[in-house]
Amino acid sequence: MKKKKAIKIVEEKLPKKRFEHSLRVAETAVKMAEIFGGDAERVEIAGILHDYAKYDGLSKLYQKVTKYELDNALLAYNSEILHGPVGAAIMKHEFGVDDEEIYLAIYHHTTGRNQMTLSEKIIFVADYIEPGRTQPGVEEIRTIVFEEQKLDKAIYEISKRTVLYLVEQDHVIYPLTIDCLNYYNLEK
Ligand code: DGI
Ligand code: FE
Ligand code: FE
Ligand code: FE
Repeated sequence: MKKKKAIKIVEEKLPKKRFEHSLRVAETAVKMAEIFGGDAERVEIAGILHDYAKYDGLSKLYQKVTKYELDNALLAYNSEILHGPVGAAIMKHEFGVDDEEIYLAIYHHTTGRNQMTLSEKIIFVADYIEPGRTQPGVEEIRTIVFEEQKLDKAIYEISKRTVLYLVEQDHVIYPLTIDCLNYYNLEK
């Protein structure tokens, strides 16, 4: 898919704020690709598309999990966990985005996972640090990315903060979220 088409479908689908977040994730991802040697064109498209399914209702998300034969375990989770995998599948099956890197980057953008590809890493991190994000500690992560230029360290720090937050809120933690935390723990 070309950039122009990606922007068009996301602009038509998402509320303005979420559309603008998507564009900022794409811009941040391009900057990161320049630093870390990633594929700028691919991560730009993945960034624009990553939250496409964010506001789909749960029953629609469940239908797509079944229709596109995604992991049935997803059916026990909410839209926070589902919008990545379902968004990836929609791009592949409904828009003909035939690119494994983009698929994986959209699929895992919320949870991360162990052994991410470079594009997955970039989208996972860019989603957390795009300039519109204001969560406590985000500036520390930006420093790790743009000054220290340590991508895996940034992933671990994001994972750790996310898991601490989820536990604090009594939210269920998806297994890949824990895999990500453990895999990118630099002490191991
Ligand atoms: O879609 P965005 O808001 O841009 O960001 P996101 O897709 O990275 O995360 C969406 C939400 O999902 C965020 O509030 C954190 C939450 N989340 C991440 N990992 C898990 C999770 N929620 C649950 N319940 N379990 C997880 O493992
Ligand atoms: Fe998301
Ligand atoms: Fe994220
Ligand atoms: Fe996002």
